[in-house]
Amino acid sequence: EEASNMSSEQTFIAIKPDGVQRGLVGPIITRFEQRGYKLVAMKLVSPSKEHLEKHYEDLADKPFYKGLVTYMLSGPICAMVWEGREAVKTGRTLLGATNPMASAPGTIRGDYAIDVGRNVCHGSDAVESAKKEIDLWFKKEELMSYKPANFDWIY
Ligand code: RTP
Repeated sequence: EEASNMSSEQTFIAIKPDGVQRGLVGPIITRFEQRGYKLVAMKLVSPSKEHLEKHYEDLADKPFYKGLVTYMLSGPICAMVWEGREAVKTGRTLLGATNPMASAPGTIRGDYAIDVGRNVCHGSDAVESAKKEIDLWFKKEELMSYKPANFDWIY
C-alpha cells in the first residue's frame, strides 16, 4: 500500500482517571498497538479544571457536564496520540459505544466498563475534533515522527 494512505490520520485517545486507577493503561495501549496503530505521543497528566472545561466545551449545556469535569479531575489521565489509517473512526470502534451497557464485548468499554459516567477512555469523534484536541493536549514537539519496524507488514 502507498505510504500516503497508510499513516497520515491522527486521533487523540485518553485513558480517564478510572482507567488509570484500575490499571488499564497497559491493556488499552496493547489493543491499539496490536491492531497496528502507531503511538505518536503519550503522557500522564493532571489537567486543570479550565483545561477540561475547554476539552468538553461542546458539552457545556449537558446536565452531566459538571459531574463529567469533576470525574476527569479525580486523578491522572493518560493522554495519547495514535496514528494510522482511519485512526479516528477505528479508534472509536476499539473504545466501543459511549455507554458501556451498549458497548460490544471485545471493545475496551465492552470488556472493562459498566457505567457511562465511568467509561474508562475518551476518543476523538471526528478528524477535525482530533486536530483540536491534539492541539489542546500536546505541544508540537511532543509528537514523535518515526516509522515503526512493523509498518511494511501492516500496510
Ligand atoms: P468521549 O468524548 O469521552 O469519547 O465520549 P463520547 O464522545 O462517546 O460521548 P459524549 O457524548 O461526548 O460524552 C462525553 C463523556 O461524558 C460522559 N457522559 N455521561 N448521561 C451521562 O451521564 C453521560 N453521558 C456522557 C461520558 O464519560 C462520555 O464519555
